[in-house]
Amino acid sequence: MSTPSQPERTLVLIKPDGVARHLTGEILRRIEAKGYTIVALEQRSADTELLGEHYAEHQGKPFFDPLVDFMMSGPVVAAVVEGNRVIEGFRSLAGTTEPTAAAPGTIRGDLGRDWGTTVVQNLVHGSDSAESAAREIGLWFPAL
Ligand code: RTP
Ligand code: MG
Repeated sequence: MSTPSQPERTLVLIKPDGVARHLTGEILRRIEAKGYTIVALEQRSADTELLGEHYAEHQGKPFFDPLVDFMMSGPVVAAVVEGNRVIEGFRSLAGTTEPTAAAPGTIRGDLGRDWGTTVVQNLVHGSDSAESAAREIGLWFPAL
């Protein structure tokens, strides 16, 4: 199937579980092996203000507070990744939200599992739409 060129950028986060398990290189390797370009990369600690904005759609849900605590449990690696249809493409690379159900071959399916924690620990985040990507890149990389 031929699709028109659709260059895009997405925000990828390697969550604290991925950094703590020393999977940063493996995850970035998969992104680059797929042919996407990393245009910005930074390891940093997130605070409640940034995470409240990043996860604004989930405010009020039962997993919101545990999610924010989890995301502050250690450093995260934030990246802006570029390529044709990369928003959908990275979500495919990542696999479905729950690592137990994620397909083998995906980041979550190959490298993640259920650890019995209150919130699902699933290694990575990827923007879910062009609007989310623009908003999230603005939050994490305001200078871009
Ligand atoms: P993400 O936003 O992090 O890329 O993940 P996603 O789209 O696959 O999942 P989403 O529904 O946006 O949820 C955001 C993150 O919240 C945690 N979560 N835990 N019931 C639970 O324990 C639960 N539900 C969601 C996960 O870390 C999920 O990735
Ligand atoms: Mg999401």
